[in-house]
Amino acid sequence: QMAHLIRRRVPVGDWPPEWFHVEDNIRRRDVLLGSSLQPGEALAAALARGPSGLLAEIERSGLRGRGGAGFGSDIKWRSCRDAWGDAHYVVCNADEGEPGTFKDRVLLSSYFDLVVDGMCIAGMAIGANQGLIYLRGEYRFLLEKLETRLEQRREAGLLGRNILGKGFSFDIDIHVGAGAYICGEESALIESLEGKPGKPRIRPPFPVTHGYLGQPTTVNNVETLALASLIAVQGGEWFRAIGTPASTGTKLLSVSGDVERPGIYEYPFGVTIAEILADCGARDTQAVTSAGAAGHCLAADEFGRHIAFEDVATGGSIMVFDQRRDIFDVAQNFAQFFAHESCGFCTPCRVGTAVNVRLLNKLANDHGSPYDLDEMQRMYRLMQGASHCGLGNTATIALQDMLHKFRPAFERRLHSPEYEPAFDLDAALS
Ligand code: L3W
Ligand code: SF4
Repeated sequence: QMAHLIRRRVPVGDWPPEWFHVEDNIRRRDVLLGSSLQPGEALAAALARGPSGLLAEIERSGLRGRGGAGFGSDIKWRSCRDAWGDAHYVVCNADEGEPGTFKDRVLLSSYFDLVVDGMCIAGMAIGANQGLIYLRGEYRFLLEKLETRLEQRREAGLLGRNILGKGFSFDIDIHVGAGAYICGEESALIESLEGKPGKPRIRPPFPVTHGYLGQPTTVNNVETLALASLIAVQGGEWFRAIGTPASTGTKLLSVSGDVERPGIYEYPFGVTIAEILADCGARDTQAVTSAGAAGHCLAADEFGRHIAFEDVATGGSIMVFDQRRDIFDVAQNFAQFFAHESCGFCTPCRVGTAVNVRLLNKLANDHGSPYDLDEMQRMYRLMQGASHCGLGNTATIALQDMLHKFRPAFERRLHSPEYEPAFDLDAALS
């Protein structure tokens, strides 16, 4: 199956080429990156199927959310459609902030009509007339082009009132974020859309019943919406035939780090890490992080594992570290990132991320002891159990993996390797 992968450069029209340097190495299977659908084609197909017919195709396809969690799109859309409210909303989560992730930027810049069609389709399915794109603050440079494209679609009858003369009205506004990673978490994103600080809400209730302005809202990743467009045209069976039974279709991966050919790659789910490494020209690879800074860190003996929700789940970020890298430096960098991005709302994450940075700095400054390594372990357990949202729950997963799988990188910084805990904090916590 992998033999069908073709290296291809996606046409970028009149966009400044310096924005697209990563696209030199796009690989595709003829699914999303190979799509030749015309603007509005998917929307017309969806309107012809009608809301029930479309939802049946989405269910048949097995489409799962591409933002990382893999929740069933048909369940999300059906729950939203069935929820009571004065108005329903479709939100496109374009707050692509995970370190090493840039695949949604390419979809927005080169496949925007697929994304907009996907939003309109979702609107039709759930009974919404308004869509909102939450655009990552760092992607503000795309705003003018995206607004222009939306306006062109309105003039062409592909957005706004009575789309394609079929009696369905749907319009889209773009909201630009202000650079906070936490706003990728859907409830913080909705708070931000409402003009408030991006603090995550308690879930449940989920946005499908209590979302934007307290109304039923479906929040979907950019890639999920683009894929919904393809399914509207080609049907659920076609999509389900790609990938694995539990993870259907393809996944876009942003591949970066110590590789000859960084870029956006599209693979059927089920591809192994080793295949990806071979394609992107990685050599002497020591470690791979599978979901930016928030996912697992895999060592060489795990490169036979598969990208799939049932094995290595990813929102789309694959960072590669070769033997020249000091994994301790990577751990320190990730810890600093999370301490900076923690929104500060809850104590386990606000304090835990800061403690991890201090412990790693201590080790880096040659003042560390084995107690500090144990302390990071405890922070992991505490933050996983007690954090208010996904950021705190995932902030130490990679650090834990590194501590276990690359122990020497930490131990060689220990100031006093002989260490006897005077007080068994593990027992006290359990
Ligand atoms: C209706 C239920 N809906 C769950 C929905 C929920 C959400 C989706 C996944 O993110 C990873 C983590 C973060 N009825 C539902 C339901 N839903 N139960 O399904 O929900 P969940 O709770 O499994 O995951 P999560 O906490 O939303 C988990 C990362 O995602 N993350 C995502 C960022 C994404 C972007 C992006 O797409 N641009 O930035 C942020 O936290 O790190 O690994 O929609 O409502 N019973
Ligand atoms: Fe904020 Fe972190 Fe708590 Fe999430 S876990 S609410 S990001 S402090």
